[in-house]
Amino acid sequence: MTLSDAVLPAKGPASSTETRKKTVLSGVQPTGSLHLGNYVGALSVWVENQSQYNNLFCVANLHALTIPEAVNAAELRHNSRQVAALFIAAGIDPEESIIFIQSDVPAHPYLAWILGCCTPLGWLERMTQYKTKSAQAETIGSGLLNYPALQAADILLYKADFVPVGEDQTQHIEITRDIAQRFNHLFGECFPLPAPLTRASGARVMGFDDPTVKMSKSIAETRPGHAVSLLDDPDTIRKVIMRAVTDPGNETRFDYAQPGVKNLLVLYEVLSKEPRAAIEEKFAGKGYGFLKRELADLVIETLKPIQERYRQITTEPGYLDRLLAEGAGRASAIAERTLAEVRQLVGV
Ligand code: ATP
Ligand code: LTN
Repeated sequence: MTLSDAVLPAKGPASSTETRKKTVLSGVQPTGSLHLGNYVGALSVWVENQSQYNNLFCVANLHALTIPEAVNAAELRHNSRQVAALFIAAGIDPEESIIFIQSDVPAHPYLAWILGCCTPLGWLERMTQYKTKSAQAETIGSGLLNYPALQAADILLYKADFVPVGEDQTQHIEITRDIAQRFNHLFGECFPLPAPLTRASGARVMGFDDPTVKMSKSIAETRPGHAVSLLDDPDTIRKVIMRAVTDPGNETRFDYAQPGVKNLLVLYEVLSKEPRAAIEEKFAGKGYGFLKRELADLVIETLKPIQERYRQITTEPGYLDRLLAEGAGRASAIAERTLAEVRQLVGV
């Protein structure tokens, strides 16, 4: 699939020559098993556009500390490695792209502090993610509020032009632009303004058990029918998809289908790369059981090579450690340059 399948909103200012490859950065929190929504909304977009950009992909483990009650050190360590391995298994080429763990590059929390100082409290308090997550917790740490400053640091340290994410993250890219603009205004031109890179269709995959909520890692932990994990076995995948919530009926046109069916159709569209007209023709008048069976087959077929690569990566002794050390070194070299520039500008 090409870039034409993704929405490219306004570009940041051109920072050098026309021939320079633009920079992409994205990240995932290691808060649990990655699911089909993460793959469709984020990872697959990274992979499809990989050769056009200079890419950095980070495992945002410091972000995972913003809900400290949910953290178990051994689990966090395990999940961080699992997420990095899944990046590669999904098709990120570690030679071509830089894969690293956020905490291995100390410039991230350093810049986050400086950016946090430039971020008005009102901007942080307005964030949807903050409002939802703080409403669910009895006590909240200031890190949860300051989350966007750390995410802005992730992006701005590499002067990223594009941030490929699912739809739920667009507000975070907007605040990153605002923070960058405010820093530039206060201290001098330093950061280009990044833009989200979002799939035209499939940027918000809904839960199989409830098509009114976004498929999410945290919900999946307590509701087995909610998501398909990228490492689920074929039987589990089939079971979850066959039980997906759909209202009675047999409408399988994208524009008329009810949310549960639309979700299945969109998943089929992204994974098969077939045009909508062909998909509508294939499923017309066949009933939802047929759609679910075909989608389950397609998901199993899509995940099979990813799971095989994942097994290879995680069983080859030392491979992942070497790669993450190398990624941290390559990312640090860029991040340190930007941080030096920032320190000069702010006078520290
Ligand atoms: P959590 O429940 O811990 O918040 P999550 O499932 O929402 O996790 P994230 O780690 O927040 O996943 O997201 C990683 C990437 O996957 C982000 O780019 C995010 O926008 C994208 N993403 C997450 N869920 C979906 C979804 N349901 N559909 C499309 N993209 C998604
Ligand atoms: N906040 C994101 C994860 C994340 C991220 C990033 C995404 C951390 N740093 C930098 C894009 C760019 C999330 O919860 N999905």
